[in-house]
Amino acid sequence: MDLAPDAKFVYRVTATNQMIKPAPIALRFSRGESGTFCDKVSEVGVNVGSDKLFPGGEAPGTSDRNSVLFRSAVGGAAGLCSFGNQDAVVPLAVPAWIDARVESYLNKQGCVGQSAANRRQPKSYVNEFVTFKPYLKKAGGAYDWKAMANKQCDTQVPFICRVPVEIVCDAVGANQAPVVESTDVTPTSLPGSGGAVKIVAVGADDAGLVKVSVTVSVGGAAPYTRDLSKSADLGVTASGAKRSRWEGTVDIQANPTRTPRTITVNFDFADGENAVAGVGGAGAGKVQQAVVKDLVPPQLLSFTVTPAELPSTGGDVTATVRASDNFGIAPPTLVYTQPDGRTSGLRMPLSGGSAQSGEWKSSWTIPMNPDPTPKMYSLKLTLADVDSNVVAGPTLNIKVAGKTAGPAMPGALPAPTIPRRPPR
Ligand SMILES: [Ca+2]
Ligand SMILES: [Ca+2]
Repeated sequence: MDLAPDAKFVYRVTATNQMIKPAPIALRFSRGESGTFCDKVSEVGVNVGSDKLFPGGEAPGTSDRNSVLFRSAVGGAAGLCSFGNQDAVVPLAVPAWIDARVESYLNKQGCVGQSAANRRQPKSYVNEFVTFKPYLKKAGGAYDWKAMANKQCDTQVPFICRVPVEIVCDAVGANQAPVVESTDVTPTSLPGSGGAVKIVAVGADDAGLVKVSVTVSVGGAAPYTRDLSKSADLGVTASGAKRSRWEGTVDIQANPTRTPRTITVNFDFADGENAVAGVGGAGAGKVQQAVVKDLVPPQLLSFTVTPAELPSTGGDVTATVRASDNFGIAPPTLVYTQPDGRTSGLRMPLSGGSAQSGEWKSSWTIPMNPDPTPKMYSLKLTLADVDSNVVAGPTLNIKVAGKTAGPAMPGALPAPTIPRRPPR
């Protein structure tokens, strides 16, 4: 009875992780071996056990689940001596329990469970043995274990043979860079108040993508990076690369500026083997964000004019406004009404602080009052912010005293005395 000199079961796992089961190996029962039961051999069999040390400890036959019947009623009912002058070659297939173990092992630790980087070279290893005992069975029920002359068969415990189970992992070849299929950012426009932006990316890689991340730039702020989550495996491409879809959401805050801004989303597809495919520049995701409508009117802190009263000679006056606003104030306007009813507008320049919190000042000269009655000038203030929220300010008056008759000027010479005419 022969076994090939270095018989082994070889499971092969292809680069795309297809498992190819080993072919049966040949057990050859030679003609001479039927001599023991010449004319009476009814079966040639093997008992395959999951107990590696003592397979087939029980009698072979249909009642033993580990007994594998290779050939029944060899040669027919008569003239069975020497197998009818033929060697009996029977196939020894890998038993189902080994199949299940190898598959489970492969998925957890073997080729399939290995990182792609570990599979850039072919690899083989032995992880199980199939043990068995061959036998012949005599017509009428008696059987005889048969020893095999093979280095894989035990000489200390006769009849037990061990055939190694080898796993060969094909090399998956040089690393290929990830391939970007699509990137999508929605919506492409946001209100000034901000909102959620959904990001979807689809790509492929020979060993599968391990990470897809985005770098988000909002206005002039420092960019930040977020990892997307894999949402689906999408099978393989024609060239065998594994496709996958990745998704995530970023929350865009309210636009704090007074100008619309663009949010830019760049993508990085990584394969875990230091190859990264990036999407940026013209291909980057873009979201336009509008400005926030300003609903808060400016706040007037003070409005003064000094001096508020002038002598009849007139003089310089200064109007001062202090105010604040959440976004900024347009230069305050004054409506200046002169005593004769003529009006003119005046836009006050910023003299200190900022448009958000500042001081605006204007100065001008009021002419002398040639009349004996006082003259009144008025200033009406209007404040508006950059979004045209308007606040009407108070009206302030400037009084110019009337010109007094006679020697009103201090230090002036006394008026000349007019001599009385003597009464008639
Ligand atoms: Ca790759
Ligand atoms: Ca405002």
